[in-house]
Amino acid sequence: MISRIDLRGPAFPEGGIDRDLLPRAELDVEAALEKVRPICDDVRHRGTAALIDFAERFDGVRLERVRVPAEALERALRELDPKVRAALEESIRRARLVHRDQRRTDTVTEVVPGGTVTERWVPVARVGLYVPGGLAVYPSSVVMNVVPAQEAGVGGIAVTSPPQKEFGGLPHPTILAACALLGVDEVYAAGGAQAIAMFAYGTDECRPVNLVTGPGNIWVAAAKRLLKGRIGIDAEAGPTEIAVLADDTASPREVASDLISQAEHDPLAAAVLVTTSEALADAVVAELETQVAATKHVERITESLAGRQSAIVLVDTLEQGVEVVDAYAAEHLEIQTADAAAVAARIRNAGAIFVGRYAPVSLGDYCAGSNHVLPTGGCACHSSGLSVQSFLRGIHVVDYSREALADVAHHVVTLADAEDLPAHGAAVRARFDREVPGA
Ligand code: HSO
Ligand code: ZN
Repeated sequence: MISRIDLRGPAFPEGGIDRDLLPRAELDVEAALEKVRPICDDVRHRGTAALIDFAERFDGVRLERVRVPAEALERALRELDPKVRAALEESIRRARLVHRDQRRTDTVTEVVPGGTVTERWVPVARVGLYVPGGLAVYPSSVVMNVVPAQEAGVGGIAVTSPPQKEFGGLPHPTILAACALLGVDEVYAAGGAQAIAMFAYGTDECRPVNLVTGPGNIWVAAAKRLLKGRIGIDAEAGPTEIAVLADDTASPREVASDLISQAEHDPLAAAVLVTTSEALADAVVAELETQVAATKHVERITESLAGRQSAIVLVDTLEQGVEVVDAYAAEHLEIQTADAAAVAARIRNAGAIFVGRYAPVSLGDYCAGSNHVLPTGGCACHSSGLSVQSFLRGIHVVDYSREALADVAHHVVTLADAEDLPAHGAAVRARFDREVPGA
């Protein structure tokens, strides 16, 4: 059911691993661009009327309005299962602890006496948070988007999630309840590319936002790519990925259950085991066979594990294993080895690292306190997951006295001349009656 890649012995690529060594799901965002362009244009020109038409076409439900009324949010919270409420509250509490610690304080650097550069951290004014609602509904993603935005001090937070036919065109009630729990009262029933266009262009119901974050399907990713620039985006999220680096001390049962847990998201989800132990690989395969049959979403999981994006990779040493997982740069990486913390400390590329058997990815999905909106598709080699930082901008505030400028003026003039931009130098000279000192 899951393919094997044997990199033992001479098969191990010495001198650097090609990032394509481990295949990933093909996601042709470029091709999707042409499909989402007319959708975004329509929302731009017709606003709410276009959103209502798209909801009818794609979600099979005719809406009267796109903005979710306050009563619907209140009702969803009132009717929320108390156990789910308690779990969401704990998830929020832990996420707040971690994200609160990410807040930044301004730094003031005295470059020279009388010359300072302050880095002032300013939250984005208004953000649009996308919460998917396709194969599964994700109230946990409401938490993971809203908490860092709130801790960053963002003033305007709007959430959107696809309308659900069975709930009369509202987003899923648990999503609405999560918004209400977090104190978010601006919620829309819009999904796909049209939701991103609503955020980017604005409608009579929704003012345009500055930044859009949150995972979504290929249409959401394509709309983000199309509208980037007009709006800021976090990342174009692709199908979820789990990589596990394990040796012969790992439990086959636990490793298999973790691979299955993320395969459960999507037929295109990737589950990768990198191991030094052939015995573990065999035992994990046996476990997968029995465990998958007993899960609810058998088809999705089977497709994910059998897909070319999933594999078991055999290596001779843990050092090689570290090289492989670093080249892959997984969204989630579990370390299931002896002295897992020491191995984890050597990893350079991963969206999030889960250390040892008591830190499964599912914990991070809901209740670790960490964020679960993470870079996919190898983007972990250059990007981080969602955090308070995602919602801040660092503005340099430059403050120099006359003396401090006079002191460095000749260097500015010299560099301006070297770039053949004499007007730059002149702008500094204009501050002084006499020639620039030292020039
Ligand atoms: N593993 C997903 C997040 C999630 N899992 C939400 C369950 N619910 C991407 O990190
Ligand atoms: Zn998950």
